[in-house]
Amino acid sequence: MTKTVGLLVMAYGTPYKESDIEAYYTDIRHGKKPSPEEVQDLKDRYKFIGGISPLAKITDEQAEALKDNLNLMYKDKDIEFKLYVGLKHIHPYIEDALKQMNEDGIEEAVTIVLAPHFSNFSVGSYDKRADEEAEKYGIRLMHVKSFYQQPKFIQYWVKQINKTLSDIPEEEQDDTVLVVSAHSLPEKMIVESHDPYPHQLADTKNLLEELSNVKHAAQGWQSEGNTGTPWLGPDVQDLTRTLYQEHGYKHFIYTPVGFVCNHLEVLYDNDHECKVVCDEIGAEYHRPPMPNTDPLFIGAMADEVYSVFSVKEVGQHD
Ligand code: FEC
Repeated sequence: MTKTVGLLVMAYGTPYKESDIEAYYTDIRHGKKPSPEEVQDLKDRYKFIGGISPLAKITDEQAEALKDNLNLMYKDKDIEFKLYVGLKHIHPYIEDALKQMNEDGIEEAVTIVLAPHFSNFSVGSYDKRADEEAEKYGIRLMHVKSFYQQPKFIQYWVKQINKTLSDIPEEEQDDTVLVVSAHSLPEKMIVESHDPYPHQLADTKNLLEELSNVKHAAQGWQSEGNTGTPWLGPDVQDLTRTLYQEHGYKHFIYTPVGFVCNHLEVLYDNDHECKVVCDEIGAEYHRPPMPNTDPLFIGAMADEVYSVFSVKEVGQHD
């Protein structure tokens, strides 16, 4: 008999329409209302990328594609994954997804956050919310913690970097630098808790430098918040200036590998803000396509789910 297992795909969430922006921002700020100027600034950034973010649509597409991929992998094992999407900052919230799972009679589920690197303050906080809710219903959860080391994830980016590099005139390829970045977080939190996040990004940067054809690579952080305290750095814009001053690079290839699709933090923070700096220093801005629903990327997540979800374990835990 086929066993149904929950697949909880968790993601950041985005406003569905302009009137959602203030409540969404308040949720990000843990209930503290942003000032009217801050709300306006955010509205302006969404306007700049076309009104709303493509994130909601792509999250659903990625989740569906992952479910389909897994169901193919598990076809002969009499296991079928049923998909639930749970968001951090807007409905359907993580808690809504768990509630629905309970109503559907799901007893165990695998969870994955659409973010490749683990921090206690990002993926860890999604997992904690899911665990707290699952406990109420007695649902057993198995978490994917990170998937940046999956060969297909690295292959995806290597392929994109090499393609971008091959479009740069050969004689300028030595004057090209790869900027590998993820979302910054407040430095104090990360350092004091020995969080693995910075090391995981460094590993990713090293792997991409080693396996792709680029000769130079640097690690940076992006999209930091305005909290008045230091965040992980260097920020990608400052890094661009420093790299230019120190090495005179002509081409900058940005790979925001801490994100998995087109959304505000990439379409604005990279495609606008980093491009402005490149224009200022007279260098070329390049940003390879984000993974979105690329089969290599979806395959990387499916392989990681496969490795945390041991078929033998199914049903052995009460
Ligand atoms: O609509 C979209 O396309 C938005 C996409 C979006 C993603 C995203 C991912 C991450 N964030 C992370 C941490 C923080 C911290 C703060 C913070 C603030 C914002 C704001 C917006 C926003 N984030 Fe976000 N983030 C996205 C959007 N994020 C909008 C509020 C305005 C602004 O600062 O720009 C600071 C909170 C504070 O002010 O106190 C911290 C991390 C990720 C990557 C992992 C993940 O996806 O969970 C970490 C996508």
